[in-house]
Amino acid sequence: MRKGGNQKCNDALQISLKGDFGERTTIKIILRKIIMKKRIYFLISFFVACLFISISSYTQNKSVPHLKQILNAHPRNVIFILTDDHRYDFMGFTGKIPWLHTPNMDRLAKEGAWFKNAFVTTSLCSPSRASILTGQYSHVHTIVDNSAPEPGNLIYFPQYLQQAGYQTAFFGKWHMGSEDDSPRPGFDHWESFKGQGVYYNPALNINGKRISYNDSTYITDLLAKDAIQWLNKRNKNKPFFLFLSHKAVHAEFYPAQRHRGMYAGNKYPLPSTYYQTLSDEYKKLNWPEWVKQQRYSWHGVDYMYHGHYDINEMVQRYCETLMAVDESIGAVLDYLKKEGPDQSTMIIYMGDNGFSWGEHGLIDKRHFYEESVKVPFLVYCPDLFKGGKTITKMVQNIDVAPTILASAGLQKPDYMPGKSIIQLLQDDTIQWREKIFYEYYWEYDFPMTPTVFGVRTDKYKYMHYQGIWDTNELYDIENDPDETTNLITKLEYQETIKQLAAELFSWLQSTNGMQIPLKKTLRHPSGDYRHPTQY
Ligand SMILES: [Ca+2]
Repeated sequence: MRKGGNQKCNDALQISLKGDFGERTTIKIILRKIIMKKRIYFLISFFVACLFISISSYTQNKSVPHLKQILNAHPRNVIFILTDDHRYDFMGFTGKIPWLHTPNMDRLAKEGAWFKNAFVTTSLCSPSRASILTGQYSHVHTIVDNSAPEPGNLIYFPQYLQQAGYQTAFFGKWHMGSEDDSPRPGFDHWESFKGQGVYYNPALNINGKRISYNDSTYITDLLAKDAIQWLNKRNKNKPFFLFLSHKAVHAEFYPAQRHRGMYAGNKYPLPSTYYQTLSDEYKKLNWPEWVKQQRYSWHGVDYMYHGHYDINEMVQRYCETLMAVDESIGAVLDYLKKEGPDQSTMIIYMGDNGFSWGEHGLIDKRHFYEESVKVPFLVYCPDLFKGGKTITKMVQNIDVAPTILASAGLQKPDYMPGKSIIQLLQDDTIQWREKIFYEYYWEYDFPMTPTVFGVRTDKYKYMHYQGIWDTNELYDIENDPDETTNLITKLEYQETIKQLAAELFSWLQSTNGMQIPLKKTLRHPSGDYRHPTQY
């Protein structure tokens, strides 16, 4: 009969009390028995653990359905480079910031395609990343904000790639399930960190083992170096998918030492909507009151990050932090040209959300104004299309998964609402979507931005707020691209507004999006100086 823990301790105690020679033989026999028992227990535990792991991995693989193959498709390698909070127009070739130089982004645009109208469906780190990885809207994958946990039933598209024989790797910021950096399904190789991570001397979880770096190791450089090392060591007989997910250029902005101060003294050309909430002019333009209120807050120009910072210096540092990201693109391109399959590999460069630098007196993202929701989106694949293209059709983060699956010769699963952009790269006159939808859910820590739902066409943008006594917004973005005059009360637009609102709610209804997620928040809000100790 198996002895309990206390009985085993008593055995050991009796052994230690016995002293003469004759009893030593007995002691040896008892010790052997105990050791044998321990070995048996160890072996049993080991086999149980192995069985459990096999069953889990069987269940996990089994839960990923097989995707249909695209006829005559040639599976190609894909490198997806994601940055954090990099807005769509802060790239050298756009000319937006005259003193900003991004030679490698420029190279991608010149040899590839620039999607001028690329959007996220929710302008926030975790929800957007989840939409990229699952191909689903935020209210469907349920990671609606930065503190929502991974529900455990999501399929990340690299799981389909693995099933199709790809080798896959993830490097960098994951940011879903904030304090968990352990390897996630879908990746043969994993290097990540908890939450937002840090710029200098990070600790990485590399395939389950935590490694700390020092000597001013810079995160962007480290991730790029490790990604290229993985490319070098990969099995060259199998196709690959590499996800390089930068921490940069998220606040607080810490550039690499070699880039510190390189843009010092440069002036940021302030946007045309910078000043209106300093006076009552915003009322004449019919802007919402929350926009005025946010001006002096964590996410407003007059009290950004609860300090009184010079916007010129902040933008300089943001741009300096972007330089190492640009160099990482250059390193990947150089590697492919020198060592790898260059012409057939697809590279996608994208931001997880946009960023306001003073438009409407705001900083940060979350809201549905253009600079918050538009992201940089560059695609390179010489085999597939001739470079130097600018594509104006609207693409979204939910198109990434279908595109990369199609690049692997796989048809997207039916539950993904996005579309592969491959055809668009070859012919940008094809029929394409005519509107995009948007959702953002109010956050306890940053209560200045309300819940917003919206719809955008090439002509109009409609923003519908929820849970706040304030005005909705309509802009004629074709004629008023800076979103200066809110047309929501103009009589001549009422039919258009009603139609856009109907389309918005049809989308929410048809995608099970009519529930607003509520969170248990028993703590003080971190970004609300007005109510810092309030529950
Ligand atoms: Ca972000």
